[in-house]
Amino acid sequence: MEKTLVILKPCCLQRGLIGEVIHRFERKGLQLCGMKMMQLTDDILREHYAHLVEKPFFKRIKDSMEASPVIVCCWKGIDAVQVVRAMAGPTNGRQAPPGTIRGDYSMSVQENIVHASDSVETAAIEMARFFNNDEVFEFNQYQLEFLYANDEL
Ligand code: IDP
Ligand code: MG
Repeated sequence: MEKTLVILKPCCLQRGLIGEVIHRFERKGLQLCGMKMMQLTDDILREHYAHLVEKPFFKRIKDSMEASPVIVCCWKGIDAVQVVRAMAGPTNGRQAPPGTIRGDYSMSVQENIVHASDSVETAAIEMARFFNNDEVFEFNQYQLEFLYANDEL
């Protein structure tokens, strides 16, 4: 099964949406395998958003992501990376369709509630960036056979 990284951004914490967002992933059937609160720093953000460091708005991204602690979490499931990306919705909250997290809770490109890994390769890199091995847990998910068909597992 895949694991993917989600970051509940400072705007999610400040707006009191932690429970709402976590609830969605839980109800979907994804398994929470790791979770912690942390304060992001200049170094980790330059690495995490390396593809945007040269953009004129990078300082705004950094200020926004450092504005308060974030919650990083790991969700596990079959095709978890693509499932979580679809649940997050497109980057711009004003264009994200209703029913997606960004579509339901965000009016902004920047203040868009969550980060979600965008590929299986990126997810592995991002998991290693934010979690130590002993912070990610392997444990039975007892409703597994009701979440998936035999031939999917
Ligand atoms: P994603 O979060 O949907 O994967 P990316 O293009 O990887 O989108 O951008 C990372 C984050 O950088 C976005 O979630 C958003 O917070 C911010 N960002 C991206 N593009 C812009 C922009 O054009 N203006 C301001 N912030 C942006
Ligand atoms: Mg991205």
